[in-house]
Amino acid sequence: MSRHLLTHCHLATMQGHRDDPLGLIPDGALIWDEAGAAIVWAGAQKDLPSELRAGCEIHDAQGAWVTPGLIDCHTHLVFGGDRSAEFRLRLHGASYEEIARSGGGIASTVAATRQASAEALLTRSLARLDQLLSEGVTTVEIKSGYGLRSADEGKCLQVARQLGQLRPVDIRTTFLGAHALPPEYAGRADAYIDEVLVMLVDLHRQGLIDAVDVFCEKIGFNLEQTERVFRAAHRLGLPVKLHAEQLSDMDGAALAARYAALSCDHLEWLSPSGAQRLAQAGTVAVLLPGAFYFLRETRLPPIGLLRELGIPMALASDCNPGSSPCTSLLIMLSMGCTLFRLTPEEALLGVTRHAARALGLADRGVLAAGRRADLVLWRIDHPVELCYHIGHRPDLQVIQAGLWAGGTGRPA
Ligand code: DI6
Ligand code: FE
Repeated sequence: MSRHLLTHCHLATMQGHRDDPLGLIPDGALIWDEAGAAIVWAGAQKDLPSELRAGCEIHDAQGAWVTPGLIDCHTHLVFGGDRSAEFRLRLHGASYEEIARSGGGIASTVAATRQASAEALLTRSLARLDQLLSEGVTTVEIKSGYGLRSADEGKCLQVARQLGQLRPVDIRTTFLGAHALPPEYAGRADAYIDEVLVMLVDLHRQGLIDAVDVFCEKIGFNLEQTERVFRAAHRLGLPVKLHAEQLSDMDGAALAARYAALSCDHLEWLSPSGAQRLAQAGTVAVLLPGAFYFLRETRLPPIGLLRELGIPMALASDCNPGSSPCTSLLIMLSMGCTLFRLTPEEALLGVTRHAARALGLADRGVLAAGRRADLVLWRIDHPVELCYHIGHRPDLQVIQAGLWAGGTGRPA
């Protein structure tokens, strides 16, 4: 049967208003169409039109809370090696920037990634992806940026695409060729950007790129170099994103806003004027508390200002070997609240509705008729519990693109 009806559930539609940001519907019901992979109806069970019920396969959710499938909108999931040795150095006092400048950091992951076969990368990345999926994630963005030359950037993006074929998840790929300067281009950043532009056109032609990102930072690329990449992306009709103001204020947010960026990510050093520009451009602020925690940063992103300006805030894992070796979006909910003082409602919108927007995906992130049937049934008493626990995953069932995609505990 193609139509499914969930009864005896509570809905967090993520389409609320000021007094009810999550758009909660207790005693709800939801119909989705398997063949169309779309939600047909969502609302209070008492309002369910009887003609819609006819012909549905019925699933009693036994009081579960239903949310949209979670979206991790910023990861660097595909990489070789690990950086535990660097972690030790940092605990002995070396800073992330010092390590990067002395040839470690991202460059060491680049060496390991170049060396790894596609098969080895796939195996390691699949293990990380499975951790994310076990927590109800149904869409994951994956950036390149550890290959830094055409064959290896392509290898990583292809692995990312393969992950999406092997598991019930929608993978969105972002080209981050301008992540760091590869050793063969030492002292020649502008020449490397020339190379990035060639890779961009080539990998786009291979259908491997959904969006384009740059690490705009003193240890990354400057504004001019960033703009060259953005211009090329726009020529190809690709949306842009930016690693902006993570370690210093480079005024990257203003540049990103000029290019109608989908998102600016990190933002610990975002200035008031940069925030204004993001608000005007409708750019999403992606907050990455895992990196803030792991690098033991002390400067918080200007959450109060983002809130005041009505800038949508997303939350993501930033899963990467150097600054956020974490594969749990639920822990990001906890860190978003405890470290960044987000409200639980803001945090939950940050991994659903606003994360979808950070990827330019208008078809998901909320429970509403016509949206993708990416759903999670949680065995919890209230959605706030998802932010409250630390390292506890409640029992859950996942429906991805209209199909049951596994879970733990009692199936509905
Ligand atoms: N900012 C980050 O936090 C990651 N990349 C970036 O541009 C860190 C990447 C790494 O250290 O491997
Ligand atoms: Fe990142």
